[in-house]
Amino acid sequence: MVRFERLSAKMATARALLGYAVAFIGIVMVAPIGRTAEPQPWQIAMQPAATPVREELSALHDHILMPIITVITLFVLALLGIAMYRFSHRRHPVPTRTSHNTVIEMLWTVVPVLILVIIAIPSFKLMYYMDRVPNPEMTIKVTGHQWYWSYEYPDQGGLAFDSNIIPENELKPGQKRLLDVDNPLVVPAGTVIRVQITGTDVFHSWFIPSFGVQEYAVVGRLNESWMKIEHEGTYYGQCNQICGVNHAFMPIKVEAVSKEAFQQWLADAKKKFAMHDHDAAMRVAAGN
Ligand SMILES: [Cu+2]
Repeated sequence: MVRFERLSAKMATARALLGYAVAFIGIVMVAPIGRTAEPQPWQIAMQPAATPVREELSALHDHILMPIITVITLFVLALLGIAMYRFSHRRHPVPTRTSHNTVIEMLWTVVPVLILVIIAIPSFKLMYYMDRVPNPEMTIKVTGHQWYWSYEYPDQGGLAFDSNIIPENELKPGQKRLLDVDNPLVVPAGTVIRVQITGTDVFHSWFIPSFGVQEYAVVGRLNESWMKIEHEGTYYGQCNQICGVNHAFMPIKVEAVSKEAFQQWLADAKKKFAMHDHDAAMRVAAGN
């Protein structure tokens, strides 16, 4: 009877392990499929890179951080396994009185420090790369408000407009819940764009995962980031700093279009938002 119980416990463990293995393989296989610049149901891996910065970030994660994390995790797992096996109550009834080992203690201090130093070198290089805008061709100013974004194009005659979420009950077919907006930020693809970010009320954060751009929008401060969107397409992001009750309802939608299409959009947008500009000027005047 005891033997049977032990056997069925072993089988249950084996079945659980098999389940985990299948789930793991499933995750690894499914993860690269369906990569787009928006969140996907059951997404595990990160969104694919759309800018050089994001490519560098992914490379750091995939080729430096993940291998190191994997080796450390397997090493610690092996140590745990060995300790559990060798020093189990049955195999090792009388505990040893060993308490210190200078060599091991030096090693487990020095080796992690060395690993951190090795990680720091590419990490700092990348931070400087992200920080410096290489010869910007145009500038976009982003302002965070409770709870929407507004965009300005200082190089294009100060074109400015607000970008509000489309409420759930007004979504048209194909529009994304919590992600689509009335007026997306439209920019030319293949162009180095300086992004200046500020706020008018509380902290917000302009975050687009596939661009590797995440910058605080702070009142009275002008933060800077940059992006060069390699391909035309639609990209989504969200406010990434808890900013109040509607924090989840101020999404970011960026449309990267060809340079010609951008000029066309610009001409239309200047007409469309001319009225709005006038309203904004009136509001500022009234406020003063
Ligand atoms: Cu916010």
